[in-house]
Amino acid sequence: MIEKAIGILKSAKSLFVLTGAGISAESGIPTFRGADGLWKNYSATDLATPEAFKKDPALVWEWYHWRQNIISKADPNPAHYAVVDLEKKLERFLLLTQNVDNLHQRAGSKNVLEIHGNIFRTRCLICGEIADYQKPSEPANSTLPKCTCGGSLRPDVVWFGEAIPQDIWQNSLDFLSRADAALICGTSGIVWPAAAIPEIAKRGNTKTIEINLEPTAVSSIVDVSIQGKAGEILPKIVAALG
Ligand code: BV8
Ligand code: ZN
Repeated sequence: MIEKAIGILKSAKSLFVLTGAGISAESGIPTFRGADGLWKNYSATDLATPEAFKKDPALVWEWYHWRQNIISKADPNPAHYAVVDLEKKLERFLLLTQNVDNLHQRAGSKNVLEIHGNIFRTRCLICGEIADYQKPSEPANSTLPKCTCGGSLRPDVVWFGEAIPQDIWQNSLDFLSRADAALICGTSGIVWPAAAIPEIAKRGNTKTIEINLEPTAVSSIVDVSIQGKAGEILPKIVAALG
């Protein structure tokens, strides 16, 4: 299987990469739906929704502070670095990540489209200002982060029921419609509209490669489905591309 993937990538001039929580798993970041999944003790509807934030902003911020903490202690893993190498090797390259953990950027990826936002940015509910998250001096869970305008700040991520950034989606579809290959790495293919990417790629004449620990909803439609750890498989593929 890996040889087939290498063959596709060797002849590709343009590559679309979609990543999910699985590419950060080997950095120690819990995935959403795995055994140690983030949703295990909280369900997505409890926390990653505008209603949850309206109802109990302190609880939602507590969850995000907890995740920021885990992520800031984590480092990019070989899978993130392999994606950086792919960006350097391919003439035309686009990385669309569902992850909000900033690890692709920390690994050195230049052009990262974040379909679900970024956990280290905040957005003001009043003036809409987007800013890098400033850890409050006093203990985080006592006060809620406030904007300079006095408005409440929320994490600059896309919650369930919220529209994804239209420009990012449009750019992704435009690139995908002309891509020779698409690499789908570390996503369960459950969350929409990102989950539609493999199907859209298939309908075009884009060759699709999946790397995942286990079979997923998209394994039956991709051209090559490789089972294994992204941190092991991706560096092997990149090394074979020379
Ligand atoms: C929208 C940001 C409309 C926040 C996230 C019923 C049917 C279909 C759709 C829906 C439905 N009901 C509701 C919907 C829509 C909903 C949706 O898709 N729900 C799902 C649950 C069914 N989608 C939305 O609401 C989206 N918005 O539709 O808006 C709209 C339109 C116009 C105007 C107004 C509204 C918004 C969705 C965005 C939600 N935000 N995150 C935060 O992070 O706090 S989603 C969240 O899940 C993360 O971003 C995460 O990235 C994403 C997807 O999960 P994965 O990345 O795939 O992670 P997961 O744990 O699931 O899988 C990990 C995989 O890695 C596994 O397969 C595992 O095997 C693999 N793996 C593990 N280790 C490794 C590995 N692979 C390789 N190597 C390893 N080492
Ligand atoms: Zn403001």
